[in-house]
Amino acid sequence: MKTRSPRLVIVSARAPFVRTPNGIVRAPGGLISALLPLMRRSRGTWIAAGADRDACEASELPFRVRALSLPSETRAAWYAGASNGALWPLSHGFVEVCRFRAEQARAYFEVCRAAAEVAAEHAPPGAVVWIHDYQLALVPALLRARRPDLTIGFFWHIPWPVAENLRVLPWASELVEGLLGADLVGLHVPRYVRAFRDTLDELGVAHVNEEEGIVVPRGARHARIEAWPIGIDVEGWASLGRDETVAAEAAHITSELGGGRVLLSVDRMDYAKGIVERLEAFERLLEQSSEVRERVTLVQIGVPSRETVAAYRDLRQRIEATVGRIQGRFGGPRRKPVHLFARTLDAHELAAYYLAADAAIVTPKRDGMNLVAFEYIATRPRPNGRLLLSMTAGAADVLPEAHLVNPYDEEGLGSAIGHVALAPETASDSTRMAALKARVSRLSVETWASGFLARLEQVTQEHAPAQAQ
Ligand code: ADQ
Repeated sequence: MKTRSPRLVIVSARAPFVRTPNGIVRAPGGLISALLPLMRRSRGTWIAAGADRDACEASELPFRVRALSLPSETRAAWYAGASNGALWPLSHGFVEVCRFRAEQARAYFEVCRAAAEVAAEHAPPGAVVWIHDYQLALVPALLRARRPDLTIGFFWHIPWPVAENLRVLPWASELVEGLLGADLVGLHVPRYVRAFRDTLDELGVAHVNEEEGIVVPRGARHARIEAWPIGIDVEGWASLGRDETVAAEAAHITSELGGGRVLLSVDRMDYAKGIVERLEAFERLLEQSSEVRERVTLVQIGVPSRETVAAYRDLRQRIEATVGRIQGRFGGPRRKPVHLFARTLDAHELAAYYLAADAAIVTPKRDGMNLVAFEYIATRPRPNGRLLLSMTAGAADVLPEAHLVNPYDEEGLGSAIGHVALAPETASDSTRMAALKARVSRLSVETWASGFLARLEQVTQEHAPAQAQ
């Protein structure tokens, strides 16, 4: 890594830092959590397409951050419109939520073009450019056209849409052709690589299936599509878990919550995370079980997200209304069955909740991976606690020892929450958690990033003779 880092350029939608009343802080979200440790150690450039220029220009940042100059209407049409109003729901299987508007598609193309131009301008000769996520899918091909000397990687952080769904996107071919400008396209799990292959079949794009992925000939070079499961800063979370002040805060949380069993969910407030469905399942459990009413508390930490998109504003209201209804029905002066924190917590606070929780309830309807599941496991110093995880999250493919649940199965979800909340912990729980801890340790973000970048270099070199012809 050390030798390659200065030549690294990262391109993403959001900036790694945001300005708040308390100063400049780490931005929330999985992508930032994943890349910050890597960029801190490197001295590369981060190009943040939709960034707050103020935060980018701050002198105390540990590396160079560049923003694009975008008119606010273009930014909104690209980010809230084409990205979060169309590509996000499409990729998560919420086709009915999608809105395809021509002016939003135009803005998406324009922003990708602008990002490619800035990357072309800032990348040193022969540099490695790593582009992130569905908001910038056209950048690889646009950048390649401007700078054929660059090595280009792309990582798609959300599920790859099933072909049937993708074909309703009016610019599906452009999206896929844009991605195929990269030398290596990473997806989280083999399931998504298979879905990508189905897309290529559907669009009639020729490809070769290989053991690790797919190879698509693109003129004198090849684009590869492979599974690269992301991880977390394992040691960072583990050391928080060993921190005495964090442990003291966790004990304080447990006692403030009444000393019973604590269930924890941590999500961006997003309809794909299944928050309302989880709260409703917990409400049914409260109806059915006096033990749950007396002994179990659900803590839902839900950072507000994408509130310029109507579906997200509605969701926040539904979450707050559901929590209010549950309190009204089951709460009392000394007992609150659900606690909702609608704000960003710092890593210490979050770690204290991870320690205090007897079980993490991670039940998205669909999720590219889900880093919260990993963070819960990594933070706990001992192999105790339980993880309830949706089988529809990418994380389920890499954490098979979790208690897996179908988030669409109402009764199944309720009884799984009841089980992880109340069943006495046994040796089998500890065996499961020990296995999960070993898996999460192997999936560190450093391994992910360095592995992806090393593979990117390798596949580019493999095809170098073809490029020279
Ligand atoms: P996200 O959809 O943002 O990421 P996730 O992977 O769960 O989802 O990451 C959320 C991150 O935000 C975690 O690091 C968590 O600690 C943090 N977070 C959430 N709520 C918080 C709060 N209230 N306060 C502080 N921090 C909070 C996208 C994809 C995922 C994929 C990641 C990485 O949707 O499927 O796992 O990218 O590829």
